[in-house]
Amino acid sequence: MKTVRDATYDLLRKFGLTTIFGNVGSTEETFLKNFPSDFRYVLGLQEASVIGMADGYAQAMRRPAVVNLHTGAGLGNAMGNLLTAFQNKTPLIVTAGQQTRKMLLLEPWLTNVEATTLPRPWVKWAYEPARPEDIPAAFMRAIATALQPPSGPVFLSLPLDDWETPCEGPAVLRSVATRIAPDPDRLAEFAKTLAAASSPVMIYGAAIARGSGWREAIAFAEALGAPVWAAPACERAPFPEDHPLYCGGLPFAIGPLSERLKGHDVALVVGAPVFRYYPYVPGSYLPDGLRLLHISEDPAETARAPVGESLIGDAVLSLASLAALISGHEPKRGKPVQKLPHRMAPHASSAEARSADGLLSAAEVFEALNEIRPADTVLVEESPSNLAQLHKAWPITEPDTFYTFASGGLGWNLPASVGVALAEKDSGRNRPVIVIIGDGSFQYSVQAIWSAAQLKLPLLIVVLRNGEYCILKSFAALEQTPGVPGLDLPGLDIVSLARGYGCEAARVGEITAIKKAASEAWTKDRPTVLEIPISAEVPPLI
Ligand SMILES: Cc1ncc(C[n+]2csc(CCOP(=O)(O)OP(=O)(O)O)c2C)c(N)n1
Ligand SMILES: [Mg+2]
Repeated sequence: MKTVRDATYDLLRKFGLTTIFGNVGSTEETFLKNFPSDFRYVLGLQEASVIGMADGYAQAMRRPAVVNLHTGAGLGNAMGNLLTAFQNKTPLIVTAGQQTRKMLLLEPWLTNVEATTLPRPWVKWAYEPARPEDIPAAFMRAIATALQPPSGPVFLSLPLDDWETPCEGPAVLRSVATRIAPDPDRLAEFAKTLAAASSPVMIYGAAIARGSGWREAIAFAEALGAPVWAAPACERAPFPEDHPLYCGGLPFAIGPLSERLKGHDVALVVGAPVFRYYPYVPGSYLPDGLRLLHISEDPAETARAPVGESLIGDAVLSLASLAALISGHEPKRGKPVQKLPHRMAPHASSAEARSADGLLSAAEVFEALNEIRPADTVLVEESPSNLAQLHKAWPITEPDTFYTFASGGLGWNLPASVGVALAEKDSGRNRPVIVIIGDGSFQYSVQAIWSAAQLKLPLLIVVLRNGEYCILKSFAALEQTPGVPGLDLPGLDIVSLARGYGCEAARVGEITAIKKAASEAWTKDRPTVLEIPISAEVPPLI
């Protein structure tokens, strides 16, 4: 007699979802009992790390990942990175055990009291099956929901006493479409407007990278002869940064962003929000005379844009159709554009010179790392105060070699880099992976490095030790809020932490040693953490 558990594992197996990222408790052991030998369980020591690893893995494998958490307590720990997964649009099947149905009414220890409310609003769907027999079909609906555009995480709460229930037959396998074609009439209007523009400009977003659309993005920009910006705070690189049409990343503040678009008459935003801002710097959303066209697969994104004319549709399909619609069009010999060297923050200044305290600047570290890295190295980044320097020193020239979070919620990139490194291994691509992270950011999901050690991943983890939350000092200057406590990080020994979790680790403060240690890291069978003391100078935020 087949059980609900058998039918569920069969379903997951048929979808190739045989890796489960989890942290286990009493309410999950009934699901994990006699764990099938063709499945792999990736243990994360805290749930923020579990979700982050699954997210990185799902993105890099381009398929959903399955997560198993411990009821409400585990889900609670995971929430920050669940928020990020939702904004990243990563399809995750997040599950959590639930107390036994036999006692749910009286709320015993670890009951997930409002299980389907807790993960909201950061899941597309949350469900606790009404009957045990519904679990396999609920997984099928979860997979379909997670994959359909806009893709994202879903949640299933699974009572611990459901798994031995006889199933009503094998789960019904279904497939769903993952791309939505744009309305052809409106797209034709967009094409007409763009072709007639005297100075069009492209603003490309992460959906292009998620849809493997560099080729289409390049072809359309070239056909139009339009300069290309990356959308502000873009979590994936949508365009090769060494392309002659590439201008850099737009600033993530209203006034400065609008400034950058001056002189153009039509802007096309593809696969990004309009716009992702961070500090409030007032101004008009767009410069005078600029008409904004917006294409996104996400109706929430098009609905909340404060300006523009929108079209719901897949980024890459839309670009390919637009290119066909303007074929024969003479490309504009666009006026030269002022280039910004990076995708995220609009400054790239003070770390360039030798610092007053004699320590290396972040820019010097990035230049050294860029010099020794293979071209296809995958960069994962959570290094808030020196993003500008990083993107200047390290142009992304190959697809799928840059990941960061769409949310700004710290604690995502370290576990995500572990998931990305695991995907490099599983996919056989075996590209080197590096995560560059601030000494503050390193702490939020630090236990992910233990999973990387257990998985024997040759991940290079570079921790920039400036002893502070530097960007918050920049923010305090911008917002004129002197005297904020809690911005310094004395007494952290990152090398000891790393060794404690089973990683190779060293403190290196000099360029030659950094280059040597970094090159060696990718040849090892475990992660290497390099703690690099850097200057504590505070750059301006804008
Ligand atoms: C989960 C979460 N908690 C707190 C913050 C606020 N925050 C933003 S940047 C930052 C400091 C980051 O410090 P560090 O990683 O050392 O980078 P640095 O600014 O020094 O380059 C903090 C605490 C956040 N964004 N997310
Ligand atoms: Mg710091």
